Amino acid sequence: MLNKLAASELVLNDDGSVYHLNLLPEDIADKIILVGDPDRVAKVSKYFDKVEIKKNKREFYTHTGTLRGERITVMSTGIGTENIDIVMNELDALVNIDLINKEFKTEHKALELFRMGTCGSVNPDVQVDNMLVTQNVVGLDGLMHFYQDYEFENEFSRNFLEKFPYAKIKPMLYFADWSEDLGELYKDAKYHGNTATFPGFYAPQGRQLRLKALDDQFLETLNDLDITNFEMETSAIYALSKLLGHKAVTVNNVIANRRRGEFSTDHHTSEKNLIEWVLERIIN
Ligand code: R1P
Ligand code: URA
Repeated sequence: MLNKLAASELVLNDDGSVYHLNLLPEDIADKIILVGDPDRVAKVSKYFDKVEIKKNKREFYTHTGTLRGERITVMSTGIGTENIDIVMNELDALVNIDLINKEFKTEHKALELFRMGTCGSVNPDVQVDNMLVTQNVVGLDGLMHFYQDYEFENEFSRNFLEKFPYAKIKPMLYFADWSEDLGELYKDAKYHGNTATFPGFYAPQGRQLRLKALDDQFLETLNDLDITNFEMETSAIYALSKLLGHKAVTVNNVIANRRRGEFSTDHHTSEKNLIEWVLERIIN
C-alpha cells in the first residue's frame, strides 16, 4: 500500500476535519466515552468542569472538555456496527495519520475507548436497571470479514462455534474481547458477561412483531452458549480496537430482560446512575 492516502480514501472536509465525525486532531482527548444516543452526550458532558469543543455532523455529536482537570471526550456513534466502522477508522485517523500530508505517523497513539450504552439481557437472572460489563463479544454483523489480518479464533470462539447450530449465520461471526486493563476499572460492576452484537434490533435479536424471527428458541440457544446480553456496537468496537491498537471496554445498562419480557420502568434514572458510575471510575 502507498503511504500517501488519496483524497477519495481519507476523505476530509474543507476545514481539514475528518469527513463524518467533522473533527480535527485537537478536538479529541485520548480518553473517549462512546454512547449510541446523541442525546446522551450532553447528559455526560454536563458533569465536565468545562466543555471546550462541541461539534456534530449527522448522528455524530462530540463534546470535549475537562473533568477533575483531565481532558475527556464524549461522542455519539448512533446505532450499529456500520457506524462504528466509521467512528473507529476516523478516530484512529485523527491520532495516527498526519491529515495534512495524508501519511501514516511513525509513532502510534493508543486511545482509551469506553462504550456506555444500553442492552437487553438473555439470561433470565440478569435484572434490568443494572450494569453489565462485556468481557467477550461475538459479532453477528459480519463487519470484520471485510478486513485482512483479523484473528478470528480465541478461547471463547472455539467453544461457541462448536455448539452454534445456525449454519447459515456461522460464516459471518467474529469474536473479540475487552481490554483487560480498562476492564479492571469496572471490576465492581454488578454483572460481567459475554455479549452478542447484532445488525438489527428486531429479528436479529429474536424480536417478532409482524415478522417471524429465525427460531423461537434463539434467545435460549444463545444463553445456553454463555451469551448474557444483546446490543448493536461492541463487537466492532472491540475487534477494530484490537486491529488498530486501541483499548476498549463496554458497560451497558440492562434495560430489557428478554426472557422475562420486562423493560425498565425508569431507564432515565438508571442511565444517570450509569453515567455517574463510569465517570467516577475512568477519571483519576
Ligand atoms: C438500540 O435501541 C440501541 O441501543 C443500544 C444498542 O446497542 C443500539 O445502539 O445502545 P445505545 O443505547 O448506546 O444506543
Ligand atoms: N439495545 C438493544 O440492542 N437491545 C435491547 O434489547 C435493548 C437495548
